[in-house]
Amino acid sequence: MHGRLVWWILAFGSCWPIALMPGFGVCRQLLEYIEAKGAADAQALAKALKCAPEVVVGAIKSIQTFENVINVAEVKQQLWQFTKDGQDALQKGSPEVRLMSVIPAEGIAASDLEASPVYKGLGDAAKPSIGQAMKNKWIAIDKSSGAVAYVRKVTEVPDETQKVLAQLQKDPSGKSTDDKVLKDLKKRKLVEQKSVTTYNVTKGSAFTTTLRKGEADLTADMLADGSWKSKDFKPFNLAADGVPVSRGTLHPLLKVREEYRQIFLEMGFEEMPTSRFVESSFWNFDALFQPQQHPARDAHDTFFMTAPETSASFPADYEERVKNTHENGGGYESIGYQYNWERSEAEKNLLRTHTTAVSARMLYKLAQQKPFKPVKYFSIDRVFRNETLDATHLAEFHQIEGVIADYNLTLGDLMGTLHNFFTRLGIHDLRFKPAYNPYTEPSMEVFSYHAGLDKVVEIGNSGMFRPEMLRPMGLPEDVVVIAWGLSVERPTMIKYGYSNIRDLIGPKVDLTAAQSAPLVRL
Ligand code: FB9
Repeated sequence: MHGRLVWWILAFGSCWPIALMPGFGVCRQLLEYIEAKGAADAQALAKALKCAPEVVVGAIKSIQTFENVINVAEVKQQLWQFTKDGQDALQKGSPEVRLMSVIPAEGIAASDLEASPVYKGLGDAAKPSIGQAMKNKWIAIDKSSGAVAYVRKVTEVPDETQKVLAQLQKDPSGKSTDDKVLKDLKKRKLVEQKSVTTYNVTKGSAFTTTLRKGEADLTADMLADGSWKSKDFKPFNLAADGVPVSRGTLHPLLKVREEYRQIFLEMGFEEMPTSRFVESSFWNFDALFQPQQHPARDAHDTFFMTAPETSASFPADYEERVKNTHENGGGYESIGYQYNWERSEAEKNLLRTHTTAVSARMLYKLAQQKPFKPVKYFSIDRVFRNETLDATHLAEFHQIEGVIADYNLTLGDLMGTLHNFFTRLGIHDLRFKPAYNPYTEPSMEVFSYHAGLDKVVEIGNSGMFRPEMLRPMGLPEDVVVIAWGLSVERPTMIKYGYSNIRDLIGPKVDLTAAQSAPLVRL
């Protein structure tokens, strides 16, 4: 063995690695066969090279790593293959002929026949073989003795079936076998048709019988010792994709958030500062004219802080007006909620339940700037609600909010703005449904038909902030503020086809999917 390897190395010099390539011998033989024949398919090659078809396919695959040495056309062929019984018939003779070997000239009782090892050896082909022998008029049934017996009608039984099977083995395409015969063999479960992928191999533009693996890299050593001059280099595949650069990527949620952000900025909105998850009940609820006994203000819906548990500072004059408005409408053509407003309630800190708390702060600040200047604000950030968790709800989500403050805005302006906003998201035929929010009147839920889901989806909520919210801030009476809100999670789940929010957020997020997820176009 050792001597031969040395011979190999000497024989193949620079391309010795090829010699070690699996089935190299087969590669060379295959190429010489093609050289001689010009073309061949894998079946013919396997027969010619006396090796298994898969070895030929392996060789074809490795030769294909050499550019343009061979052309390979994949051909799907319906080929006839032998079943187990078919194999047996080919090797040992057809079931009916083997059956005849145990039927003597004087005939045989059915029971004896069925007890014979040959009959048993025929397995499932046993019973049909009697039928076949009968059909071939080799035997006949004789019940004269009461018991079923088989009488032999012929001496010689030529094995046509085995001949046909041998023919089929030579040409598994079945082209040289009569269709009716093929159907009969199939019915007798001796053969079955299989779709086989075969390969037609022809000479390539760089056909050669001596494979020389081109150099993949031009190395410094080659340059230094000039050996590059005598080397073959594999052609550079300039179209090859580079190695994917592992890079950071935006989480789908942040991609959608960016999409919404761009739309607001294009519409001339200014982003509100939202980096304050911990808010006081005053700004989160009271400033929004949400009564202190409102169900959303209890721990079932809201995460109250234990530290810092309370906030002390609210603009005193404003607080007074908020108190009065809650208690009796504050003189703003409202009767308020007719209850005793507690400062202690307003002091309670919580995780904000909506970014509308930020809108309240911004509108209050705006109201302090005289004269009033119309504004368009937006916010996109996390809000927290102690809600029952389900496939589409976590205890936090990203709220998107748009706010427009201007003189004498109408509900029509709100609807128009919603059309303008959602159209930029590719969402058209909006439907509005009256709704209720403690801080807006009128309020509307917004719906739209979603082709992908083939259903009408609630895509947001909206309304006109109540005077009981705006007037205590000091905004002029004829200033109206329209606003709307939606989440980032819902459109992201719909866009990326997430049915469970936990696949989108949390420890189970499949980052690869996130990485490969394209920048959205909602
Ligand atoms: O996002 C929501 N739905 C939605 C949005 C876009 C979308 O895009 C698809 C590509 C087409 C699909 C769906 N919703 C709001 C509607 C529902 O999902 C709702 O069941 C869940 N809502 C959240 C609150 O759940 C308790 C979404 C969240 C929401 C609801 C209301 C507001 C904000 C977020 C608001 C408000 C508001 C109202 C008036 C004034 C100021 C703010």
